Amino acid sequence: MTTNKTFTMLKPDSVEKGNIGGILEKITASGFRIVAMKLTQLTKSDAEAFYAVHSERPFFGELVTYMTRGPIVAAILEKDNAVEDFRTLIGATNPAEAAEGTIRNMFADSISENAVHGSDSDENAAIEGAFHFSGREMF
Ligand code: IDP
Ligand code: MG
Repeated sequence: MTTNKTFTMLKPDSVEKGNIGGILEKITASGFRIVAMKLTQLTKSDAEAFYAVHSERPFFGELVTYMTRGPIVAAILEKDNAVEDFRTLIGATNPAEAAEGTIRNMFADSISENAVHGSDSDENAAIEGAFHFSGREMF
């Protein structure tokens, strides 16, 4: 089943560097509607659960430390073909390989501190959105 929603986080480096406004401008100018949004902080167990698929990877500890070190902006976004189009908008995981004009090309420093998260499937978009938001926080 294809849905029209995806889930994003503006990661701690984006908040620290004052890039919330710049990134949200790119997102809304690209045709995404904000369905839900909040400033929040992941606990260690939140981050371990969110990134459980990467638990055996060598960078897992570094990833959990990074993602929990400060607040993030969590949001649900709506657009036709949201998951795929948002992955295109954010660019490759490694900003050095991210296409010109993508969010990671413009705002990310490294493969570990790469500015934004974007869901990789409709199924994960639904799971990740529900992890952060109740029904009454979605508009
Ligand atoms: P994605 O965010 O583009 O979907 P994933 O492979 O799912 O990339 O990795 C999740 C996150 O883990 C990345 O966004 C990045 O923060 C971190 N990460 C991925 N690969 C590496 C790596 O090789 N070294 C350090 N951190 C990494
Ligand atoms: Mg991923």
